Amino acid sequence: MNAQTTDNRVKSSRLFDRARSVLVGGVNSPVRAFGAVGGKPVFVERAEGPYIHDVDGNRYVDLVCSWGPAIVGHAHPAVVKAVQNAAANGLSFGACCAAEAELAEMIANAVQGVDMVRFVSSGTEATMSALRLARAATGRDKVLKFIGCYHGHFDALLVAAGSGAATFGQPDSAGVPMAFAESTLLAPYNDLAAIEKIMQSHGSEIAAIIIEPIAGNMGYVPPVAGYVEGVRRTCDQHGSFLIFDEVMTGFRVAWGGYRTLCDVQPDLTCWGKVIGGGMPVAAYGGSREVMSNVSPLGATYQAGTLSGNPLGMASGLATLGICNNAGFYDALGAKATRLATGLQNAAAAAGVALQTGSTGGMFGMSFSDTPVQNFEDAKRCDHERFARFFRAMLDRGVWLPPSGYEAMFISSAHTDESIDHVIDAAGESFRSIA
Ligand code: KE4
Repeated sequence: MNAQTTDNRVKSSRLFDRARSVLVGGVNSPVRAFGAVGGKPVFVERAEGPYIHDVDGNRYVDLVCSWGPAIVGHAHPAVVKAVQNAAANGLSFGACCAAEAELAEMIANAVQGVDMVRFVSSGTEATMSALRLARAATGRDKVLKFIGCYHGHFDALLVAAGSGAATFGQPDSAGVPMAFAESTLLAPYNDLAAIEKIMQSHGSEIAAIIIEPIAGNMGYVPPVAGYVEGVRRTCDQHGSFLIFDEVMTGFRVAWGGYRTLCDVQPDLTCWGKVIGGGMPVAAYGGSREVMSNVSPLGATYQAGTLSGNPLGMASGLATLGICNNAGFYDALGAKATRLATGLQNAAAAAGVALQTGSTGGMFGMSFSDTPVQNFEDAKRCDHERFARFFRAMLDRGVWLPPSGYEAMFISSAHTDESIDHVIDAAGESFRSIA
């Protein structure tokens, strides 16, 4: 294999030039613009199994999986068939359909401590609604998030760390009122002393702490031993809700998500991505008591035209139906481990310092000679080298997330051959950027 395997991207370039004239930045989500890695984004024609095919006829092994949803591979026949069958009956009714309860039961039965869920159409909606519910249930206004964790693009959580040791946030986007930022406290991830200190001062005002139990928006950053348990303890000490944002980890790292891998019971959980299998489906859920605060049972309003959409329900049911089989996650985890180990060995052979790790079908790599445990560590990684690695891998037929601050994903459709292709391409790419 050599570089320039897929250097022909003329059609992509033309499509991007057209898109830029009518779509902001030519994209519908900023990370897709390749701003962090340079070059023009590649336009996808189709995808199947572990592969993405671009409009210029190039094929790539996909390690983004649509940012998680494609856990059984792209265009899985059973998933496509389920969506086609649902579509033949109508795309959306704005009324109840049986599949909503079927998928809700599947999630509630899989996740310990969850009696009821509410479907929404994006992870942002799920986390936004969960925070509103926590505020309603506790009667408190403030929330706490971790620096480097991302929970969607709504005002309350588009908040960056303040200057210095300030624990109150500052808007992380234009248009976020200071008032919102002032209701959001921030703490470094994986630092129990820091959060206990903040909670000692503000715990009685905090409605909820929201956490990615394995962080996937500052690279792949797992919690250090005892950390999530410690966050639960401090929530209990101060009467705050603990919200697991499992939009990324839910049914990705295990059947049922991170909750299955730990003994920590959150008060609310948010899901997205995998539970829709690629269709716009997300949800939040918890105990019957807590969820009964949501309209129409309770006073916490939340609604959505396409919530519980029949095509999304069909896609989610078909996808989770494939995941809910003995050995599925063991096999998926083995693929991710083999890939992460292969990347680690290829980097070592090229004399490149790399951190890698995986949990279930989620994994990551960071150009750093020390472990990445929080956002400060993530910022210290060599992101310029990641950009060069990204382009070298793209030219060798491997589709990585176009940012060093993202996690990576594998599917049950990734074969040994496709994994070997990635490892071989990585060996050449590491040598080309060493
Ligand atoms: P959406 O609103 O994009 O469906 O979900 C927001 C969200 C919430 N929570 C977590 C832990 C998430 O990772 C996300 C979204 N993830 C990003 C990728 N890191 C989606 C990709 C994008 O923004 O284009």
